[in-house]
Amino acid sequence: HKGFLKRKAHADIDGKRTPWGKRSWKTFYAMLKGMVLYLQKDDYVKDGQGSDEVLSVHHALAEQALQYTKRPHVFRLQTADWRVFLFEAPTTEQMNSWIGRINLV
Ligand code: I3P
Repeated sequence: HKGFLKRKAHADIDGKRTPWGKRSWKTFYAMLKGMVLYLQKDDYVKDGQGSDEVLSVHHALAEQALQYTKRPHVFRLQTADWRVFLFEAPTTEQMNSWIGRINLV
């Protein structure tokens, strides 16, 4: 399962609010393999720089972010260590597809 996603950090480990300056939206190319979500910065492809991120979705919960109304088709991911991210998918269909896949593992 793969595709472009925009991500915003909402809470860090143990649910602590992600501080100012670290809450902006960033675009990644995302790949879900087993219980691991690989996030590659989209500029990686262009300049060979940039850092990948890896998120375990084991015991994570994904759901549509109904309280977040600034953007459409955004889902909320809560990880087992109580981090919270918002992900904006390109379409509602893709959002639902990511939610389904993440909750399946
Ligand atoms: C954040 C950035 C986000 C914004 C967030 C800001 O600033 O402007 O786009 O979220 O607001 O804190 P920074 O880049 O300095 O982290 P929204 O796009 O959802 O408004 P927030 O603190 O209310 O989450």
